Amino acid sequence: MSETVITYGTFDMFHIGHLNLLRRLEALGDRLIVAVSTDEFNAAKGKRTMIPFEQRAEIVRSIRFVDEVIPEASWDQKLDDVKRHSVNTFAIGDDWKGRFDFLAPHCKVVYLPRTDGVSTTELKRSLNRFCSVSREDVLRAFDVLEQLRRDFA
Ligand code: C2G
Repeated sequence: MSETVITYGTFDMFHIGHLNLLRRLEALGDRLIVAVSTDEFNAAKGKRTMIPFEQRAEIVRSIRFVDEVIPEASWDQKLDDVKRHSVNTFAIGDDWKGRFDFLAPHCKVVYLPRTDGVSTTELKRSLNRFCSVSREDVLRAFDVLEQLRRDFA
C-alpha cells in the first residue's frame, strides 16, 4: 500500500531549508507530491518572488525524491488535493503549526521543524548587501582616482 505525502510552498530561491524539509518528507512515505505556489497565489499571500513559478516548479520537480509537482493556486485546494491524490500525510514546516489541522480527519497532519539560519528573505538581504556599494567605497574610489589624476597630471 503506497503512502502518499503532500506539502505546499513557494520554494523561491531554493535553499537548504527547502531541501531539508523535502528530504524529511521522503522518509514519511513512498510518494511525495509538492504543490508549488503560483505567482498569482504568491501575490495573494503578499509574497514577492524572485524566481517565476515555472522555474521554481522545475527545480522542485528535478529533486530525485519528489514524485510530482502540482500548482498551488489557492488556500482552499488542500482538502480536494488530499482526496484526489489519496494523500496519507500532509506535512509542512512548523512555522505553520496548527494552521492546517482541519485536514486531520482526512490524513495525518505533520509539522516539521524548520532549518534555522536560512530563509529566502535572509538570502535576499544578503544579496542586497553583497551587491550594494557603500558610500565609503564610492568616496574611497574617488580618492584613488583623484590621486591618480594628480600623479599623472
Ligand atoms: N522551510 C523550512 N526551513 C526554512 C525555510 C522554509 O523548513 N529555513 C519550509 C517551510 O516551513 C515550508 C517549505 O519550506 O514548509 C516552503 O517554505 P516557503 O517556500 O517559504 O513556503 P510558504 O511561503 O511557507 O508557503 O499553503 C502553504 C503555503 O503555500 C506555504
